[in-house]
This record gives sequence, structure tokens and C-alpha cells, in this order.
Amino acid sequence: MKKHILVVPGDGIGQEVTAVGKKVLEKIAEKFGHEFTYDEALIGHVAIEATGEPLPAETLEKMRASDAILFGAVGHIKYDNDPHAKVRPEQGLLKMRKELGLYANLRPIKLFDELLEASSIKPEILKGADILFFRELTGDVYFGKRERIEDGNTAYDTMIYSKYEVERIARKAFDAAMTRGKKLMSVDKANVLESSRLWRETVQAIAPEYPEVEVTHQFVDSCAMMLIKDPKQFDVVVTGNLFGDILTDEASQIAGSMGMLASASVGDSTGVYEPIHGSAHDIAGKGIANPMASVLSAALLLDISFGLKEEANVIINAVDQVLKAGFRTGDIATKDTPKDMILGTDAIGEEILN
Ligand code: GGG
Repeated sequence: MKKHILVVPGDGIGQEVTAVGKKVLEKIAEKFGHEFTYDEALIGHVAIEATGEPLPAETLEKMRASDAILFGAVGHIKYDNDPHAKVRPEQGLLKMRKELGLYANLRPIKLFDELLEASSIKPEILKGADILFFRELTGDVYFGKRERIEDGNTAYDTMIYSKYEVERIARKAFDAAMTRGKKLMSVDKANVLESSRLWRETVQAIAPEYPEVEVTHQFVDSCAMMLIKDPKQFDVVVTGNLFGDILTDEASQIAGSMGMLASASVGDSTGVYEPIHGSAHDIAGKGIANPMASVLSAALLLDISFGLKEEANVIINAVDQVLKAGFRTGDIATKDTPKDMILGTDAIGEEILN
């Protein structure tokens, strides 16, 4: 198979982990006789530094011309401490999603058995948990009107959804539920928010098209509690942009660490595959970031964008084997992990490649 992949490492640890994800793709191409070509592009803080823009036109052009995108992370501490910055790395991420029509963000919460002890949740509560989140990605407060008023002393962000936006993500989630446990939970805050009432009635109106799927509606606060209390009850979850952003960070604890969670953003054009974690500037450049989320994102890329399921499974098994052999990065090590089994980014990458 001939495919062109754009690698967009972005900021902070995005650079380090994406390098490992790319090596894994190269190894798979060699093993299975595929011809993958690569290009690189800038986004986020590194793009602002080089061009003044968080998503330069050249990057967008390269994204549109590629068959899939392996993405890292965006963000820089400098902007976190400057509430008045007009240009921010995250604007690049949001613009990319909007421009490419990436409205569905799939976040599989995959728990490797070897990491049962790494989580802060009790193993007996966790074992068997397997959740697929659908986070809506191009609407909500992230894209609604926002403003500072009254001399900057009051601010608002608008939570906004249109019916068609809810319908298209809900259909993707229903379709996925049909291939899994046939359970779909839609998460909202319909007891308070009008946009959530529209969300709920729209999901409910689609339900008769999928009579085999058991649909439930849950308030986001209650869902947050249930995720920790009884994660095994979940199958597929569909929710809005903000709730999905928060709930999946919480759910990363089910998988042991943010460093284990991959994601796929799909919709109208080229798919983007990235770890759910951000640029983590506190550990950037130290060579200790966990690259497994990037490696597992590469597996999602092969599976979803190229239909290469066997190749994707080879990658997932390689990660599993490395964990079974006892190797860990710092974020997934426990007090019982021998020091010499705690590896850095490149070293654990080499173990996965072997
Ligand atoms: N790889 C994910 C990433 O870079 N996250 C940083 C971020 O700004 N996230 C906000 C969002 O995903 O909406």
C-alpha cells in the first residue's frame, strides 16, 4: 500500500513522542511491504515562533494533501501565564479541527492488564473496563462567541450546538456501539443547559434507527462519578467537546496514565491521530515522556485511515509485550517497579520496535 503521512509533532513532549510513533510506522511499512512517504509541518508554539501563526497556511496545505496525520501536542507554559495573549498555540489545534472538518474524536480507554496496579483505582474495580469515548470536536464553548465586557472585568463563552452537529457524531457513536457491546451512554447537562436539552432530544430521536442499542442519558457530573466508581458498566459514550475533554482526562486514570491514551479525530477529510495528552513542558526535553500514546495513535491511524487492522494489532501486541516484560516509563511505574526497568522515551521505543 502507498500512503503519504504528515508528521506534526508540535510542542514540548509532542516532539519526543511523535518521533517514536513515526519509527513504529516505518518499521510496520518495512515488515508488511508498504510504501509510506512522510513530510513534516509546524503547529502551535513552534509555528508561532517561526511564522507568527499557530497554524501556518503551508501546514494546512500539507495536511489536506496527506492521507493521514500523526500529531503530537500543542501548548507552552508562556501562554498559560499570559491571559491576554492574542495568539496561542491551542488556536492552531482548534483551527485545524475546524478546517479539516474533524468533528468526531474517538478516545478508546484501553486498559492493559499489566497496568492494573499502576492506576489509582482499585484493580477489582478496573479489570475488564473497556470504554470508547466519542468527543464532539468542532462545536461547544470552544467555538462559540466569547468576549470580555465591562472593561475586561466580565467574560463569557457561548455553549452552542446545532442539531446537525449532534446528529453526525451521535450516528458515529451508534455505529460503533453496534460493533461492540451495543450500549450507548449520551452525556449532557440537560437539567441546566439548553444546548444539552437539544443534544439529548437529538440523540433520542436517532435511537429508533438502532433498536439493538441500549441508550442511556447521563448528566456529566454523575458520569464523572460513575467512571471512577464502576468503569465496567460503560461501553460507548458520546458527549460534547468540553465534557468530553474533561471526562477523558479523568478516564485516563482507568488506563493508568494520560501517557497511554491515543485518539483519532475523523470527519470530512484527512484523519488526525494524536495522544490525548498535551505538551507537558514540565518534562519536555528530559527524554522521560511515555511515547505509548503516540505509538497507539499510529496503530489507530493504520486501522482507521488505511484499514490495516493486522498491522495495527501488531503494534498493540508489541506494546503489550513490552509491558508484560516489565518495562515501564516513569508515569506508569509503581513503587515495586525495579529502577532498571524504568526507561526513557527512546529506550522504551526501542523495546517496542524489537
Ligand atoms: N495532543 C493533544 C493536545 O495537544 N492537547 C492540548 C490542548 O490544547 N487540548 C485542548 C483540546 O484538546 O481541545
